[in-house]
Amino acid sequence: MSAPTPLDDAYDLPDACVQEYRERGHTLVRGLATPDEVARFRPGIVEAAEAARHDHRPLAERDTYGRAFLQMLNLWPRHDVARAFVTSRRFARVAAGLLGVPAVRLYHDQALFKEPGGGLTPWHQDQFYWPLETDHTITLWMPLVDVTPDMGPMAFASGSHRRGSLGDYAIGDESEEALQRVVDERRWPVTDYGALAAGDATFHSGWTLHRAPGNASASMREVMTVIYYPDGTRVGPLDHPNRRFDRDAWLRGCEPGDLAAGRRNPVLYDRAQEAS
Ligand SMILES: O=C(O)CCC(=O)C(=O)O
Repeated sequence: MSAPTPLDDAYDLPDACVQEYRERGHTLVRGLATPDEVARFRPGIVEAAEAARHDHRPLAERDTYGRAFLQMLNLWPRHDVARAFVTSRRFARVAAGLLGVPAVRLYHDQALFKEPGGGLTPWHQDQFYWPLETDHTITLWMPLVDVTPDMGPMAFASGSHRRGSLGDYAIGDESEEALQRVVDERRWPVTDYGALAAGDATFHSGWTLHRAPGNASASMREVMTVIYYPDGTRVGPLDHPNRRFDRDAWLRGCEPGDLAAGRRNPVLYDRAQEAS
């Protein structure tokens, strides 16, 4: 399938989104892709996600993490349509604007499809997994279908991004229990954005605690995510197996202390190039 027109033009990012992102560690950007654009990209992305699916077990045979969603990693190097979506300059420019940096690189993408009857996504912090020497990582989370509140939209512990690591919790039953206790103790407000339209996007910071309820609807919650970090970021310590896995998968050839600028980490937006 050939790639639809690139999503490279500018989006007028409201100041309120920038302010919310910085204060609360998450925001919602409405209509980052139009319904028409989503309609053009969705078939190719769904096809790529289905081809990359490796877990075909019934829900009942999976653990909590496995029930949360079908997770298809890094579609962009293998599929033209996914590449055009993931490398969108429009999306990357918004990520850079929220972070307040001139240029961002790609870490990786993921399709996260929460099946009908799929379980909750336990509380977790993404940056637990990432060997990146910065607190300024950011994830775009964009549904390819309209998401009703019963389909498992994301919920965020507002303000939690300021606290850095809250413990070495991989996503699972333990993270759900322990981090719920932290949310209760610290009295962080838990925010979700209710119903979302296909093409709306939430953005959250790498240390922002987040979770999602199960999908109680009869429809698949089809979501694409893209993770960015500021250009110039260095590789951090490989201090546990998850970070070694991530380095090998997304930063191959890069050692701790090196610039995180591997073959699979293109600069997706650079203000300097745009100006020239
Ligand atoms: O889609 C979900 O349920 C969870 C997504 C998530 O954890 C993330 O994008 O960081």
